[in-house]
Amino acid sequence: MIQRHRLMKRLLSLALAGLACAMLGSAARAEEAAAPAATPAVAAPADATNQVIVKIENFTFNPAELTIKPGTTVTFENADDIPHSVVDKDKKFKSKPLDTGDKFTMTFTDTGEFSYFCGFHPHMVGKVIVKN
Ligand SMILES: [Cu+2]
Repeated sequence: MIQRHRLMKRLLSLALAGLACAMLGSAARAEEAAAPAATPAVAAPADATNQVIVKIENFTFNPAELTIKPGTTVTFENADDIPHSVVDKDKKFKSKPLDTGDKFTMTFTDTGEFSYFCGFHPHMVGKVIVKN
């Protein structure tokens, strides 16, 4: 009876030691996983200066008129629950149909005025003015 009790105690302490190891191990893994995520978060604001978002919502481009410097990247994002698209009047660029949440990215390198509309709803219009 005594020996059996001792065996139980030993098994229990082994189990506890194993549990402690597992907990330490997962804590270390969590720290490892968190570390790489910190790097892009720091780098993001540097790029943000020449990035502009045009939101497509309620059948309008917002902002409808946008003035930017050459080299600026404009991201058109559809926030409506029906498809829209972005088509340049002079056929310089054209997006595929954008479903809800889809994005179309265009970098404007040349100066000038770029009038665009939605391929599905041509009354939806916008303009990007690129100048130094
Ligand atoms: Cu549309």
